Amino acid sequence: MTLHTVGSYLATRLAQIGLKHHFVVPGDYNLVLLDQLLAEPGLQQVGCANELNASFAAEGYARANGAAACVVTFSVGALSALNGIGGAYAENLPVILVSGSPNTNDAGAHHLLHHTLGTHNFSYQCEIAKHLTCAAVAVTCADDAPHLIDHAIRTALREQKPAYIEIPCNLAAVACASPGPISSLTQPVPSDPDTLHAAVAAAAAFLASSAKPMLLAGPRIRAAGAQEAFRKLAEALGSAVAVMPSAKGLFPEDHPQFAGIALGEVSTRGCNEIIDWADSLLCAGTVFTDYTTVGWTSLPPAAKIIDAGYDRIVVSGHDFGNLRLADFLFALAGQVQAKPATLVEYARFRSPIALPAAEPSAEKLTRHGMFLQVQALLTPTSTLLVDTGDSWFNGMYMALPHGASFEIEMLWGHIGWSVPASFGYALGAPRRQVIVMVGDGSFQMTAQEVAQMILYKLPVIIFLVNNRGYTIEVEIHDGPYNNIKNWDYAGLVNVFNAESGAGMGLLARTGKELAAAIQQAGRNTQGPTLIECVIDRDDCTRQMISWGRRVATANARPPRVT
Ligand code: TPU
Ligand code: MG
Repeated sequence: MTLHTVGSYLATRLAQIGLKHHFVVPGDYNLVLLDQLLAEPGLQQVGCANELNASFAAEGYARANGAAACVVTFSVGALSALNGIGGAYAENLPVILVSGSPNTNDAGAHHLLHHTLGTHNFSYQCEIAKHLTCAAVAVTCADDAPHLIDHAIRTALREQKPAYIEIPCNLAAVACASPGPISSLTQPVPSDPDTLHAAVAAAAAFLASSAKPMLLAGPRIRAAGAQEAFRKLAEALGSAVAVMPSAKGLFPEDHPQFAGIALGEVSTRGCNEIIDWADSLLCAGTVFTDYTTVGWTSLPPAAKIIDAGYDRIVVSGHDFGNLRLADFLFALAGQVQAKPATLVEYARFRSPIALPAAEPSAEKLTRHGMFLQVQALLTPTSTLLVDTGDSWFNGMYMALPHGASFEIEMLWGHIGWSVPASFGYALGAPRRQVIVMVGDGSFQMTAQEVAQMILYKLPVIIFLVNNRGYTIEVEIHDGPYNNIKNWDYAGLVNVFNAESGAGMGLLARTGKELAAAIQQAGRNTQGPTLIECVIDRDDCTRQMISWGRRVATANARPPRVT
């Protein structure tokens, strides 16, 4: 019989749910726990430069691998990591945050402890975590650990949200019961059959009564494991299919029914018009926010939509809960008749934008020139991660080859997310070509994680857009606070290389220099390549200008007087 400790129990469960790595920053409250995790042969321990980055590395790993774990020390570590955990909540990613915590004897002894507020309250961290996770547990005796750990991980997987587990430093190596079959954590909750039947009937009737229906995919179809079901429904209905920016790539862009990226007035060509023209819209896994509705200018009217959410369908005045989105979409695909009107109409005014071949010039680099060269680099194995700023817009209008993926953190929107997230993603998906577009301001938040890419020899390609400031904010609301200190970004990579390391930092001021840098990046397989692309401060997409203006208008609404 295998003897388990609290720490080895956790390690076994993390390996059983398919993790091969976990992201850590050590501290005296978690060191014994880290020893226990190190002993699990299926789990590699990956250090990060700080806990914010560790949480985003885990977030990126979960995007590639389905789930992730991040292990930190009490308060000084965990409170930083909770930012990335909030991001994982918003973005529907099951990231397990594990924090070491004070010795169980100290609370009763009324001791004051380091890494705390200097009061006798040690429960505040778990209280905070409750608001940012779907399950937050604090282990207080080893006997309870298996049950609490299982509850947290099971809930995270079911709800596709982060969870929090707190383990006191003197319990990590204490013996506890051994784990049972992993299916008790991974078995999905089935849809309620009667509710599923009723929801499908209501949605089928709604679509039958509409002449020109259309489909819109949102990011939660991935969390719901409903991409294939969504495609089945699309093909049964034969309508046009649009995707939100955060669902880009979840429906193939080379599919004959693909009708573009939906982002209100800055949608791809013809997409907004066809959504307006449609008389009904099945929204699958969508999330409508001020950003995705372009300052509330493109929120579809409730009467026109079927709102097919992660576990709940709202249609024709009914709210059907306790359902799985994939079950609903699969079943609905069998109940609909072909209604291709929106696709036929879209084909009339779609003008396929034949992208000109990127012709690198010796002139000053422009945003458009950079866009074309990054576009030309994308292959079926590429994953493009785009950070907040004009990188969002540069990325969302690129054409994804079949198989290429796109990652964006458009709901949480933490600048600098892409650097640690791409580190985690690259570890989780070693066979994919990981490409990042990140602004100078964003990069300054989390730059240290490039050093970990060097350590782990990950050939991530980073396009760092140096436009000397927070251009997205310039477009929303300008002020002196949008200027930032310039760095020698390309030079920074050598600082991180130190005495060893194959990171490469390159400067591109012209189209030709960018083309040469991309060639070099392709040859650098033993570490990251950061290409600093120097463009003018105001050289941004027209879409970001329009979007920024709308969002600023929404932000500026005066308080309603009642
Ligand atoms: O392309 P560009 O110049 O807009 O990108 P860059 O240089 O990365 O600037 C991003 C500017 C920005 C800020 C300062 N975008 N959003 N913010 C607000 C913000 C502040 N702090 C965090 C953690 N996240 C944010 N989104
Ligand atoms: Mg910038």
